[in-house]
Amino acid sequence: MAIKRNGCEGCADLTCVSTQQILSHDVAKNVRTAYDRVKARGMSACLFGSGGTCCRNCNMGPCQIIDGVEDMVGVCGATADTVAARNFARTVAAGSAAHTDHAREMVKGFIGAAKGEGPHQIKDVAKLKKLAEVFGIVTEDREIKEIALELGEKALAEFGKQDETPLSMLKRATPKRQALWNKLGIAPRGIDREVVEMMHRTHMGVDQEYHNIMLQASRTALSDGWGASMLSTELTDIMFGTPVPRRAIVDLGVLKADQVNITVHGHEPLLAEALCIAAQEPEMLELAKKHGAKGINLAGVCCTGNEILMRRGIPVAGGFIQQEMVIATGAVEAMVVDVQCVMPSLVGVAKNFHTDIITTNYRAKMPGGIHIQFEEHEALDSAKKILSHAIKNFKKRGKSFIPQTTKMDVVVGFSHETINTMLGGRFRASYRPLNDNIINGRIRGVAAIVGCDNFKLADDTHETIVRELLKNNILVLATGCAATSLGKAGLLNPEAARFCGDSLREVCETVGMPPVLHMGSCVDNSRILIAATEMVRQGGLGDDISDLPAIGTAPLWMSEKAVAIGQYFVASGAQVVFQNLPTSGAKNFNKYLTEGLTEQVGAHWNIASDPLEIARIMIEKIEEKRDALGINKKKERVLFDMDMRRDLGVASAPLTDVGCHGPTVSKQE
Ligand code: SF4
Ligand code: MSK
Repeated sequence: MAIKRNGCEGCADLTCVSTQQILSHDVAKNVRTAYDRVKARGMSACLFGSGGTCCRNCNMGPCQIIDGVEDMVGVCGATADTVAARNFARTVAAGSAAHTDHAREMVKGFIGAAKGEGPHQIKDVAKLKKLAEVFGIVTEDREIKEIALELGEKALAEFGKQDETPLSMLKRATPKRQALWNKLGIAPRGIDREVVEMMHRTHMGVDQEYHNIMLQASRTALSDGWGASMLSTELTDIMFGTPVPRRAIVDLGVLKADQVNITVHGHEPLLAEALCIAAQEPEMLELAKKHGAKGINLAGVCCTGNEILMRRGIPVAGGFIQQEMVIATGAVEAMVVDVQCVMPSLVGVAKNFHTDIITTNYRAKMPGGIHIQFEEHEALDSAKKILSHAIKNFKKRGKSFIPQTTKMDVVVGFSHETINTMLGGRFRASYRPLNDNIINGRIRGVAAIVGCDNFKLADDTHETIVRELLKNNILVLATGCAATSLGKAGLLNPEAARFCGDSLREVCETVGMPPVLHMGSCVDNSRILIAATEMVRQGGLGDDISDLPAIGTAPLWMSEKAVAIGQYFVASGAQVVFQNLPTSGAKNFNKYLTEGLTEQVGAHWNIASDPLEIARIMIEKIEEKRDALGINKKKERVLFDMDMRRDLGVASAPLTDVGCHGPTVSKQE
C-alpha cells in the first residue's frame, strides 16, 4: 500500500517497501530526505519554467513569455517557440555533454589499459577487433595492445574532430538512416563540436527558427548516442568484459551488518572496477578484520551500480531516488561518488551517521565531503586509499537498520551480443529467432524502458507500465535506474515470465530468460541502438529502425541526459513516450516535437503522464508498425508433409520456433 511520509501531500505515492521501512524506522527519524523537501515545497512548479518559456539567455531578461500574447514576448522579441526550442536544445546539449565527458574519461582509461598502465586489461579481444574494423584499423598479425592503442587514439580524435566527415561509429547505422542523416545535414562531425555549436546557436541573437534549432539538437544528440555513449559502452566492454547473463541481488537488503559496507555511486566505472579488484586483496581484507568486520561488502547505487552489476554481479543497493535511504540505514561506512546524479543532500544525510561521503573526481566536489582524488595511472593505490578510509569507519558505526527482507534476485547482463546468443542458441547465434518470433506474433514488439526515477510520480510507475506491456506480449529492454526499479519489483528474473501473455511466456520459458532484459547503465542505451539495427539487418522487419515494432520510454526522467537519449532515439527513427517535456508553453514547437518531427526523421515524441496511458500508447504504436509491416495478417496454416520438410532441411522431430531448437514449420496467429 502506498504511504505518504508524515502525510506528505506534495509527494508522489511511495510504494517501495525498503524505503518505507527506513523512513518509518527510529534510526532515520532525524534524517531530512527528498520526501520532506517535496512536502515543504509542495512540488508546485513555475508555469513558465515547466512550459519552457522562461528565458535568461541574456541580461535584458529573465523574460517570461506567454505564447500568443503580443507584448509578452522577450525584450529582444523572442517568441515562445524560439525560447522553448532554445531551452530544449540546451537541455539536449547538457545531457550530451555529460555523456561525452564520461566517454572521454573511458577512452583515456582505455588508452592507459592499452599502454599497460594500471590494473585494467583488454578482456574482450573479439570485440576489440570488431570495433577496430569500424575505424579502419588493420588487425591481422598485430599485437592486441598495438591494435588497442590505435583504436583508443582514433576514438579520442573523434571528440575533437574538425572536418565535415561523419563520426566513424555512424557507419554502424542502417544505410537508409545514414543517408537520411546526410540528406538532412545532421550527421554529427565531432563529438565536442556539436555541443559547442548547439550552445552557440542558442546564444542570444543566433538561431531563432525552431525547425533549424532542432536540426542541430538532433545532430548533438546523435553525437551522444552513436558517438560518445556508444564509444564508452564498447571500450568499457573491451576493457572490463562484455556482460553475460548472471544472477545478482538488488535493494537495500544487500547491505551487510557484519561487514564494511562501501557503496559506489555515480557513473564512470574506472574507479568502481579498481575498488572491486582492491577489495579482494588480502591486505584490505586483513585491515577489515583488524577493525572488527568480517569482510568488505561493495554495493552500487545508480549507474555505477549498473556497470558493476552487469559485469561482476556486484549487488545494487538502490537507484537514484534511494541514494539517501542507502545512507539512512546507518550501515554504510562510505559512499564513494564520482560524477552525475549525486544528490547534494547526501552530506547532510550522512551527518546523522558515521558515513563519509568521499568525492573522487576533481570535476565533482561537495561541501562537507572528503576528497580523495582517483588517479587513473595509480588506480589500485587510489582504490586502496579509499577502502582503507572506509574500513577505519567501521568501528564508529552506531545504530543501524538494514531492511533484510528487501532484497530481490535478478538476472542481468544482457549486452546486445548476449541477446544474440541467448535467443539464437549456441548453434545459431543471430537475431533471427527474435525477428521470427516478432513476425509470427509471439512477441508483438520490443519496448525500451530507460532513464531515471524521480519524486514527481509514483515510484511504481515503471512496474505498472512494464506489467501492462508484458501482458500484451511485448519484450522489454531496460537500462539505468529504471532497470533497478524493475529489478526491485521482481521483474528481472526468469520467474517473471508468469506476468506475460501466453506467447511471450512460452518464449521466455523455453529460453529461460527474464521478460525484462537489463542492458546496463544510462550510457548503455547505445546497446539498444545496436540491437535495433541488428534486428533490421536480420531482415523481415523493414529496412530501418523507424520500421520496427519498437518504442522507448523514460517515464520518470529526471536528468538532462534522458532528454538527450530521447532525442537520439527519435533522430534514429524510434518513437519515445515521456511523462512531460518543458515545452508545453510553446504551441507550435510542442506540436513539432510531438507530430512534425515524423516527416523529417520518421519518429516523434509522445507525452503522457499516466503509466497505463503510457503503456497504451506504446502498445498502439507497436501494433501500428506491425500493421505497416504487414505482419498482423493472419497466415494460412500450412501442413507440411515429409517432402516439404526435406526441402526445408528440417528433421521430423517436433520443432519450435524458439531458441536453438530449429525453425518454425507452420505459423499461424
Ligand atoms: Fe529576454 Fe531575449 Fe534576453 Fe532571452 S535573450 S532573456 S528573451 S531579452
Ligand atoms: S543514474 S541519469 S538517475 S538513470 Fe544514470 Fe539513474 Fe538517470 Fe542518473
